[in-house]
Amino acid sequence: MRSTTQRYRAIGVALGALLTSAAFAPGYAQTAAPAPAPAATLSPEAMDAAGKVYFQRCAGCHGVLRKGATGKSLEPANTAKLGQDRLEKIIAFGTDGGMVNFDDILTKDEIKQVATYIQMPPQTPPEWGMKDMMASWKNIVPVDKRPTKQMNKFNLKNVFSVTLRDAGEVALIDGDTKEILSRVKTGYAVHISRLSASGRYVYVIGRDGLLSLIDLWMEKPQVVAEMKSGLDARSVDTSKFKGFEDKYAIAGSYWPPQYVIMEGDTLKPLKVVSTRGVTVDGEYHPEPRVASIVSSMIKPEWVVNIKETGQILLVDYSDIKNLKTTTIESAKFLHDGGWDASKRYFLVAANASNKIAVVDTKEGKLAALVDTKKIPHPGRGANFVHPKFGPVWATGHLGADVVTLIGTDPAKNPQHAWKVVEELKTHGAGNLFVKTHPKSKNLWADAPQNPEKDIAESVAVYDLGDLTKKPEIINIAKLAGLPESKAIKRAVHPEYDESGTEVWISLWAGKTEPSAIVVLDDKTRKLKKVITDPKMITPTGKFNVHNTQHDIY
Ligand code: DHE
Repeated sequence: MRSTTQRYRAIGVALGALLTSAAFAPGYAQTAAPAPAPAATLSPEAMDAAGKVYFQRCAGCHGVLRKGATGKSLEPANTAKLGQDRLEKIIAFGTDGGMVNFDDILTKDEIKQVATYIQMPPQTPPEWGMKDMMASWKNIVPVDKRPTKQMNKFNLKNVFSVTLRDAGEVALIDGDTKEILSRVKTGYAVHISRLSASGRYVYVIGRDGLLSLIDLWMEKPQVVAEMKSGLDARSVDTSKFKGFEDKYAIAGSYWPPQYVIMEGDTLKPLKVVSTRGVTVDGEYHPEPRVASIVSSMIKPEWVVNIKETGQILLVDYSDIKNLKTTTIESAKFLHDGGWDASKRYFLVAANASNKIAVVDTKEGKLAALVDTKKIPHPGRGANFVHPKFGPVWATGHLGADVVTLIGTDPAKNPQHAWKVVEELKTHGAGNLFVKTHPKSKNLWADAPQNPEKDIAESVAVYDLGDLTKKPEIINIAKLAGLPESKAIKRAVHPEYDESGTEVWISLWAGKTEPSAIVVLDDKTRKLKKVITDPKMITPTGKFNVHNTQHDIY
């Protein structure tokens, strides 16, 4: 059998392109040339282009091997039945089942090519193992050359690491002055930022798997280490348990389906673990992708959620040479989630099953599977004390116009624990993120995936003291006063400042249009500041250092 390395050599130039390319996608088309189905063919150039679009826009929901996850299976047996015309219409206009429209993002030619591409046999991209990771690893500023104390005067706790999605950068913004402190080059279509236990290091993962480590103690915070942890990735976290602060980092990949454990302060890869295996239905799956990862503070453990298998892994990092993992059966297809207020229970969306899985990390067991409305999408969710039901955790939904509240206190409110206690009507489906703060009396919910411009540009704000009141709907785009345009400026990802008195919301416009971050006073819900900059390209996620470090939501 050929080794992975031999296989790389065989694909020669293609892999070279893959390794150096800002976007991984072109590598797909070049890595194999399967015999196309007679009805669907593309020239090598069109195949390359379609493969790139598929990777960038479709693989997240449908999978690299097109077996389906949040989105349907796009294997030829299914797509060929629909045919070219129908597929083009679905891609252009979306479906009632929750698929969004792409006619405002892709050209007609791109839509045509992708419709053909998905009728052809899927291609298997190469593996990415320890040797590749080591070769990609750059210890740019070694630990002994780094400062031993904070060298700048920034109030680091209130710095925000902001994803500039289409620029492949994060902007570090001073939460006090609202000034952009620096913009840092990171991976392609950068996804999330997470903080080390100490709050000193920011870990930023790009969709291309490039992991960047930013040292906030430098006079001008900069990337001090980099490592390509996979070819397609979404998640990263660090070791936060006492005695392990800043010691390890973990990054999860969509492709290859695996996670890697690294040194926390250098990103040197230490151990790669495959997540290929058997689903909760007992079937083998070749592409079980790593979705959310969260770090426990009560044990030396990460909660690693495997999308396609529906298995939740509790990975004990106290002895990584003899790695112990507890595998908890839940439901497919796991996506994002967050802690309850006590940080004992982790609640994660099994989004295509319309369920929230609750893991008791103290006992290492599934506490419950809670049925919800269609496609729960919590982000990290939101915790607050409900006047009637006690402590609850909230999630929004992509496929329903409600925010679901789930009771989270089995000790003092057992009758409500792990039950849907209330559903709050929102301004529309297409919600991605909800947020509150222990010091706030408000709950904020966005709806950026709603096809209606007015809804996607607005957020709903609930008064936690009186949830019988209708939410206030605030059109963030109008409030910001950016130039009018036909394109939607999606209001996305509410995030609090350190003190819990301000809410920051991104206005995510097209790559060539002005975007902004809109800061509101949480108490009065009035505009405080619109942060704009020509380089503020497609801001989406915002990660306040203090809140992210301590999982405050
Ligand atoms: Fe995300 C979190 C996957 C599209 C913004 N996103 C996550 C997590 C996963 C994930 C698995 C949890 C990480 C963790 O906690 O460890 N996201 C995916 C996808 O597969 C999907 C649907 C399609 C894709 O191809 O990537 C997708 N995500 C998006 C976007 O289009 C968003 C809105 C804009 C963007 O920047 O790309 C987006 N995702 C976010 C944000 C978080 C996130 C802001 C972190 C939320 C938080 O508060 O912690």
